[in-house]
Amino acid sequence: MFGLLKKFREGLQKTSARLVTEIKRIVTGAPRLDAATLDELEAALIGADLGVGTAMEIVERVRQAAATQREVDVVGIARAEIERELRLLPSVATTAREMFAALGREKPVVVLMVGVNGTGKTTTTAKLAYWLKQQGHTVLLAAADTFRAAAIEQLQLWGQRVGCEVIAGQYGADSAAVAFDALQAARRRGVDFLVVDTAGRLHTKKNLMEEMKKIHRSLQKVMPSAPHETWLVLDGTTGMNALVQAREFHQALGVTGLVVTKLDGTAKGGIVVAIARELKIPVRFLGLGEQADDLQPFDPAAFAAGLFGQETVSEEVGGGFSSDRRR
Ligand SMILES: Nc1nc2c(ncn2[C@@H]2O[C@H](COP(=O)(O)OP(=O)(O)O)[C@@H](O)[C@H]2O)c(=O)[nH]1
Ligand SMILES: [Mg+2]
Repeated sequence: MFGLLKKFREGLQKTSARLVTEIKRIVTGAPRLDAATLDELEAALIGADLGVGTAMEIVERVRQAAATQREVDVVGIARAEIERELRLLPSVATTAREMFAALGREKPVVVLMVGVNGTGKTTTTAKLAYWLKQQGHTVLLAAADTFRAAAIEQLQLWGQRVGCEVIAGQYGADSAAVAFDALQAARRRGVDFLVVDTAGRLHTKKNLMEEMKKIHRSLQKVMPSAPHETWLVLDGTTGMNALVQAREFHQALGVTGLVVTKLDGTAKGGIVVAIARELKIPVRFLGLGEQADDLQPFDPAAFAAGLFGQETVSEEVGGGFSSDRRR
C-alpha cells in the first residue's frame, strides 16, 4: 500500500500543491468559516475540477463541523468525503487476478483501448502490459492503429521497453484484420491478456466509431466473448471535455472501464471524481507519469490522500490543519 500511496502523492502533486495552498489561505484568513469563506472554499474545490456536486457536499460538511467544533479540519473533511463518494461508485481497484477470475478460464482476456487522438492510448497499452507482467501474467499487444505509421513504431518501441511482443500490420492495413490476427496468435500461444491499441483519429468521428465496431466484430469472430473490456482513455488535463468524449464513446461502444491519464501534468486532478460521479463507469487505472510504472490501478483511498498531498490512509481525529503533520 505504501508504494501505491507514494505514487499517487507524487503523481497528483500539482493538484495537491494548489488545493492545499488555497485551502490553507482561505481557512487561515477566516477562523470563523463564515458564508463568504465557505463560498471561497467551494470555488477552490471547483477550481480543482472536483465538480459542483462534490464541492457543495464538502462545503456542507465543513459548515456542519464548524457549528460544533472550534477548529475544523477542512482537508480531513474534504478528503474523507471524496473517498466516501468514490467508494460508493463502481470504481473498485482492479487487480489482474480479479479481472481474470471474473472472466472465467478462457484465454486470453482481451482489452480494447479506445479514445481520441493524444489521450494516451498507446502509452497506456504498453504500461498496462508492463503492469500485467509484473503481476505474473503473459501479455501480447496488438498495434491496431494503422492510420499513422508512427503509431505502429511507437508501440513496437514500447513493446521492446516493457519486454512484450507486438503484433502489427503494415501502415494503412485493415485494423480489424490486425486485431483478428493478434487474437488468433494470442490464443495459439495461450497468453493471459491481449491488449489492443487503436486509432484515435480518422477522417470523421463517425468513421472512428465504425472502425471500433468493426474491430469488435472481428475479435468476436475469433472469440465470441471478446473484447472482454473496452477501456476509454481520457486525458485528465482536458477537464470537462473528457466528459463529453466519454459520453460519445460510451453510447457507441459500451465502455466497461476508464483510464484517466496525465494527472501528473495538471492542477485539476479532481476531474477523476467528477468523471466517476457523472459516468458511473469504473475507473480502472490512472496515468500518473510517463514511465512504464506510472500507470496505477485506481484506489479511492490512495487517490483521496494524494489529492491533498498525503501519504497515509489512517483516519486522524483532530482539528485545525493538523493533518499537515502527516506529510
Ligand atoms: N505526463 C504524462 N504524459 C502522458 C501520460 N500518458 C500519456 N502521456 C503522453 O501523452 C502523449 C500522447 O500519448 P499516446 O499514448 O501517444 O496517445 P494516443 O494518441 O492516445 O495513443 C505522449 O507524449 C505520452 O508520453 C501520463 O500519464 N502522464
Ligand atoms: Mg496512439
